[in-house]
Amino acid sequence: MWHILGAGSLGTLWATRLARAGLPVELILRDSARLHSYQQAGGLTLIEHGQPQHYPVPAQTPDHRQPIQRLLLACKAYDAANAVSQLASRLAPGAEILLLQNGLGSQDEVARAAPQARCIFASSTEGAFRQADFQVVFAGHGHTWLGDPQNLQPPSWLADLQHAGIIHDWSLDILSRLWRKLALNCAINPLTVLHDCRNGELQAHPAQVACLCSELSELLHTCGHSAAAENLHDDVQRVIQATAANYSSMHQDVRQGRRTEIAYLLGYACDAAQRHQLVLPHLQALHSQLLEHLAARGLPSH
Ligand code: NAD
Ligand code: KPL
Repeated sequence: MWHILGAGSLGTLWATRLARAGLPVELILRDSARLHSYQQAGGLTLIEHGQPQHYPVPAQTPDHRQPIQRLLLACKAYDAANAVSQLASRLAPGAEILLLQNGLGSQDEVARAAPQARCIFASSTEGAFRQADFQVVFAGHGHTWLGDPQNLQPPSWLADLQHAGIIHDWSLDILSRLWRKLALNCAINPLTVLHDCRNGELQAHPAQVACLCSELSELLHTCGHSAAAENLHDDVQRVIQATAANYSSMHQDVRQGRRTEIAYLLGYACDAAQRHQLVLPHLQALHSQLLEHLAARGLPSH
């Protein structure tokens, strides 16, 4: 049984693909009001290549008593630890939690909240967004890397993902993957917010992007992730070009007045630099400017 917490973009993307492969799935929704709305909607809708498909996946609230063996945590990084704490008493011995959160920091918070469970980290380039409540558009096909820094043995259920058409690889160095993605996000997303622009428009600020990449590479080396620093600047430029017409996820969050995951991206990078007594003036200035920008819009700094 796959228990999936969060019926947002990624939760829906995973729940619908697992369910259509015939695998048992249960959604865990926030509370009885949300469960009621879900029952009114009659299930999840995934829109792929413009075609909506409906999936009546069963759902429950966190206070349900069914034991949880395998939990897919599909909420934002800032909600992850609280969500797992709520479910701690339901986690069966040997339970596994698959963490879909972007950035770094939430994985450790979850591990502290559920020390008895095995935590498997994910880093994904898939893209999805909510078109309406319980209706999600599969916007970008991509790849998901999974790994466990404490246990390199892959879990047996990777075959379920294969069945469900979820393209993935087991990574022996998932932390490097997460650091690399974090560095990419730190070099691109905050600048798109501060310049209020699409990713491609960062091509007008090459010196700023280059300075950030150089400081981020230094941070990655210092944190023991030299492989994640390799050709970072080239990769950032490639992503800026490849996603030129897009607004970054952080830009979209700010524009829609939604809380960002800053504490798990740039905030995490700046904290790590400080822990290592590394002075990274451009990264730190960017963090301060972003915090000011968010505060001016009434958005939280964490
Ligand atoms: P989302 O906001 O669309 O969905 C999160 C869902 O979790 C919401 O429905 C929310 O109500 C629910 N939730 C939060 N706390 C809960 C609780 N205690 N109990 C039950 N439900 C709870 O977010 P998303 O876009 O799916 O992103 C999830 C994570 O995946 C983020 O860290 C994001 O950065 C990462 N990510 C997203 C995408 C994407 O394309 N959407 C791609 C890669 C990575
Ligand atoms: O992941 C991204 C995001 O918008 O969050 C990209 C497009 C790679 C930019 O950092």
